[in-house]
Amino acid sequence: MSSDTISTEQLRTSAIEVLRLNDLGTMTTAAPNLYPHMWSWDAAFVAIGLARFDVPRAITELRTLLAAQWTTGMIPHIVFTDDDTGYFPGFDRWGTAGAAALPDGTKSSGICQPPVHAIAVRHILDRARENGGADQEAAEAFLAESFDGWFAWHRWLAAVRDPDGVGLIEIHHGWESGFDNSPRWDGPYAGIRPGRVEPFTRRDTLHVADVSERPDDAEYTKYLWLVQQMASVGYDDDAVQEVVDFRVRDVFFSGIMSAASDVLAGLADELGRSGDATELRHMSDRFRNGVDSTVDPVSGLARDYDVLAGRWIATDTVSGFAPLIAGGRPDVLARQRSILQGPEWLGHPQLLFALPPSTSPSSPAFRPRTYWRGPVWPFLNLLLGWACARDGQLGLYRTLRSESLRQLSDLTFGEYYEPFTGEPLGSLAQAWTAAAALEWLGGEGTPVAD
Ligand code: 9WN
Repeated sequence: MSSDTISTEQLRTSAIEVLRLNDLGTMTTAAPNLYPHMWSWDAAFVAIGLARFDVPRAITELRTLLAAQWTTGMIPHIVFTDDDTGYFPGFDRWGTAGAAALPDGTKSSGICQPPVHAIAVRHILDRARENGGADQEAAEAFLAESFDGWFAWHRWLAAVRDPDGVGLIEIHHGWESGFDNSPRWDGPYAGIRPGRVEPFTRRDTLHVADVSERPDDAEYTKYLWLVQQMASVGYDDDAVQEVVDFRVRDVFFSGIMSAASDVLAGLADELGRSGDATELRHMSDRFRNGVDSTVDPVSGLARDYDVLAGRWIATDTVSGFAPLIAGGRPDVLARQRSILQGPEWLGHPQLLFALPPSTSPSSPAFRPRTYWRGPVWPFLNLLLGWACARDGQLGLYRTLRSESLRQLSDLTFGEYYEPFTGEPLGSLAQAWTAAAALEWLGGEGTPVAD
């Protein structure tokens, strides 16, 4: 059947099936084989999708994630199931068992991912209120029960990952960005000379049709070297910063921090916690200004900053649109929207769908089939669409929505897609891709100001 003839109902049913397929009861695996555990930012998007048909299950997803929160406030990037065989590096290789901040009885990695969670809580609350009754009661109770956890998470990020208050979050591994092998990190990784890395056998390459869709072994050696460095100091926040060979201010992470802090401030208001709301609004402003300060006056795109090398990282990657996520100065945003809709991005003549590739097809770094070096990532389009709706950008929101629904109507729910052919790559039945489809479908009636 051609994807043009797929009905809304078929897409919805198939997306729900994918979330059910990945459902382990209290957590959703990011994908059936490639990623058989829970990932932090995937879980937030999964919760957004779940809230479209099962509010209690969406709450459970975030509750499970929060139960793994470290005593410092950090929410770890992977929460492991008991089966440590399917994914590498697994819990043992992370060496987090000895970390002082790991809560008893939990198994997780020792790094984090972007804080989209407050945005997911907001979605759950909104859906629950539309449904009313028990859903509303459960979601409101969940907000009251979980607020301190989300607040501690944001405070940890602000204090530990931006100690100088520049308004940009420092990351210590490409995995923390969620954009693992993006050209953004080529410079910082090029400067790393790994010491002795314990021998390893990868499992990710067993689950893709073509190994070139994944990072290569040399990249993995560096990924594991950084893990070893952090494990060597027990993942102590201060010590990690001293020993780790990757220290980068991540502009996209910071854009999410700004947007999510603002959403969390609104949730604080609902609980009558006006002091916390004020603190969160300051946090949101601080990171919005930080993101704004990175914009390259020539290209109009936001940049990362390599702390160890002391230089800006300018790339033609989708992270350059971090100001659109953070919100901010109208002139900067207007210019960004025009670049996004121009020939280097959505208007590129070879694109099958008008959706942003992870790297611009006009960039020399563009690789259409390789992971974060070119393919289109559906969950990111949802995030971008959410920010457009927030800012009243109805035209762009509609484009992203209709193009995403066309893309996702192939019913494969690929992890990422080849931008010119639309071929799904990486894993199929990827949970957050299915969640994005459900949210886009539900967004039909989303009130969006012009
Ligand atoms: C490492 C789960 C995760 C996503 C990341 C994506 C990929 C992991 C990997 O999969 O990263 O964290 O093993 O490649 O890059 O954004 O959260 O879907």
